Amino acid sequence: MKKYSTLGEFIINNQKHFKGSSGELSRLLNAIRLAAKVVNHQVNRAGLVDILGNAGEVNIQGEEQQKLDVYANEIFMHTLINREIVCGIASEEEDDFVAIKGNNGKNDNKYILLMDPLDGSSNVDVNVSVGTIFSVYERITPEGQPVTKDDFLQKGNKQVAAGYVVYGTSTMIVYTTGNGVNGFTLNPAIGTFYLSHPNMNFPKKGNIYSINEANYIHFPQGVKDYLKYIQKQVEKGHKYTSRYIGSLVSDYHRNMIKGGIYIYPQSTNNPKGKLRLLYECNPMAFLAEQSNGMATDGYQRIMDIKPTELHQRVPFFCGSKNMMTKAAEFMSNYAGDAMY
Ligand code: P6P
Repeated sequence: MKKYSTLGEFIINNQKHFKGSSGELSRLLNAIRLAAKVVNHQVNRAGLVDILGNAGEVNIQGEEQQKLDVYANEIFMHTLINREIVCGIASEEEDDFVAIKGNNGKNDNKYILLMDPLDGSSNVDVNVSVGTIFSVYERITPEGQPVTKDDFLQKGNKQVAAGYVVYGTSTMIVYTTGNGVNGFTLNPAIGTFYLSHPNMNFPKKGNIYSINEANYIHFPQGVKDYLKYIQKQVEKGHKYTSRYIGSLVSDYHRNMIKGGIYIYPQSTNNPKGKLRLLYECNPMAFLAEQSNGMATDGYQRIMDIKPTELHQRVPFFCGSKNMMTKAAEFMSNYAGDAMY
């Protein structure tokens, strides 16, 4: 793979993977690249331009919206809509999906996008990394007609592309179109993303576990047993580390590079888990499986779950195969709990 490719060159070079591609997906990925740079600029200035704190509104999740949530959502929406690249968008920050009409009143684009425009935004005012997560499908309803909910409620195994932007110590775009996972780092001096992490893969053996252990008493027994197993392994001299940032993209990114598992299980206080299937779990699951990792709800592949509503939540286990396999062993002892 050419060293020092820019993201733009990489997108064009990889277009050949899509037989008869009309370049629409390339234009979509380029639009995401542009929006990511605009949001990055604002995220990096968050402490300076008084856009911290809550926007005062509450989104459909019942969570207070941070102003940057609203800003990031608007940037990605406008960038995509103004370029007539997709026929529909669903967002964590929008109660319902948005059908997009082209200038001719119709919309012949074939892709839809689902996103969490700024995941982990409650970390913004404590200067902790946050991220944008996106997922792309081909529409299943006839081109030219307005999209319907069916276009958005597709299983994750139908994704065409998925990725995230991590606004961290450096800003990166990590994405897949089904041919492996590649990471690009922004050179802020010239506003260009460079291929810095080609062919990203989870290490075979992981030993980092990411879970909010404050919820231990609320966890399913299988998760409690897995955590007890780790403690026993440490007693025997095996090395494990607990790392939990409270920002999915950041925890996932570190675990993919160093090896590890992220768990947000169902619990007595979150009976369906906390993370959203369509625009958090499915895209991260696509990335995980494309980088020799795994992603389940504790029992089944995330990408095999048939969605029933836009903002539905599912339990989320994601990471290195060795750790995921062990966690699944403990979860299977209580398969009856599977009906969350
Ligand atoms: P908790 C952020 O709100 C988020 O959706 C993920 O990015 C993060 O991993 C998780 O929730 C943190 O949730 O309940 O541990 O604060």
